[in-house]
Amino acid sequence: MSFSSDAGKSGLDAFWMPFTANRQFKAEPRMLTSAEGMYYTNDKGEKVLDGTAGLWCVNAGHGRREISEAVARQVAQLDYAPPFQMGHPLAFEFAERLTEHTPGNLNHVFFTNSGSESVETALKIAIAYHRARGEGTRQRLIGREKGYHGVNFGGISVGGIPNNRKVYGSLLNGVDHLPHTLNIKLNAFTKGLPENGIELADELEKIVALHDASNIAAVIVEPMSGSGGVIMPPKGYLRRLREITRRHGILLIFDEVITGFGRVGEAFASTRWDVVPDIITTAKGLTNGAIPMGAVFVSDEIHDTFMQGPENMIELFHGYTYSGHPVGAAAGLATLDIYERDGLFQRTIEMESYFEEAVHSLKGLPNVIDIRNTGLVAAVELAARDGKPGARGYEVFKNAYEHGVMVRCTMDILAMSPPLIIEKPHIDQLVGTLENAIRATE
Ligand code: PXG
Repeated sequence: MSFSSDAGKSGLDAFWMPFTANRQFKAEPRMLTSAEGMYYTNDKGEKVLDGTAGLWCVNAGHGRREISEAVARQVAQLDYAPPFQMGHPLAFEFAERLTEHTPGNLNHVFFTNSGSESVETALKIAIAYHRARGEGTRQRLIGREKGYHGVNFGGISVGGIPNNRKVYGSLLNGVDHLPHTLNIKLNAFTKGLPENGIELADELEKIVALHDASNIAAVIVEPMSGSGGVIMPPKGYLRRLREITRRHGILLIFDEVITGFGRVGEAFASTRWDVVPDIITTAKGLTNGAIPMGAVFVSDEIHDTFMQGPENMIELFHGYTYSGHPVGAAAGLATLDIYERDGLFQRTIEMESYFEEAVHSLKGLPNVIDIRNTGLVAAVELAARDGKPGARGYEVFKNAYEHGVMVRCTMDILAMSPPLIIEKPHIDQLVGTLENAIRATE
């Protein structure tokens, strides 16, 4: 199949594409038609190295037969079962298996269908939890500048990406934002976590002083910001957030939709960086991207608070038609088998230093103002062209794609987050092609 550039006639008009410059794309479409291992194949038959694990989700690489076969078997055996007041075994099995990987006492799982739904679920649980304990005044939510927590109303309210918020009205009431932790002046070209910035966590104390802890339900942050530009937590920052939230009885939610399932090493960033929140939100790598699914991990203490009152009462009036979907659970179990058997979370750590050296070799190229990395994620930030933010980044992205490598561009930041099965020659191809693309772009 090939696509002409005339959108109206070529059948591209009906699909309103998400987070896409629709007219620009449809004039010059980039169509992926199959995938295997580290590579996509496009409609022209060209191979494209997947430098982004799809959209940060295909952590075990593409075309895993164990997953597609588990999905095919499950959809034939039990295509759907209602999750409200009914059950099916795989959702329970998947939840139990997942809790073998969760940090601390995060032993309970609420299933959703996406990262956005995981975030809404976490925020609602946080507010309802305080109310169940007789602290119903704790309703305020605190996010962070540049944070990305999906696209639903709660998520964009606590989120800190201006374009995702500005045309959507008044959003949720009672939300504050911590400052983001990107400081190129002080931390440019740091390998791993930056030295400077722990004190940014203390800003939380100011928000608490302003509103009083008795009015604050939760703080939600990505341990490492993904969409906002691959922004690392300064050393000690997450631990300090944990100390302050604990001191004030405020729940700490880690949004691990990107960092979950091995991206920064270990199953969760929480484990890698040794800070245990009260709630973790996930999606993406949960099923290797093969079936849409999300999961929220909740501590014993929060879960048990709800398990009171008459036993015939629904404890939490929340859930989705597809919560714990049998086909999603089958995909997730097969994915977890691969992660465990192939030791992929540890593999991230084994590959980290080679990847780090490769991406930092781009320092000194024209317009490169910062390079950030941890685990198997990295970003190269370019200076914006005068009056045209994002133009340079897009051109580099396009050039790399035309030379067989897919990276992700957010404005002038080029992000890489390859499948965790990546080998050294792939890293060389990824970084080498990006280097040529940066050199070729004025
Ligand atoms: N939280 C985080 C931390 C995310 O990265 C979501 C929530 C929402 O997940 P869903 O499944 O509802 O999309 C995400 C999603 C990018 C990009 O450009 C990243 C995401 C989505 C779209 C674009 O990096 N992450």
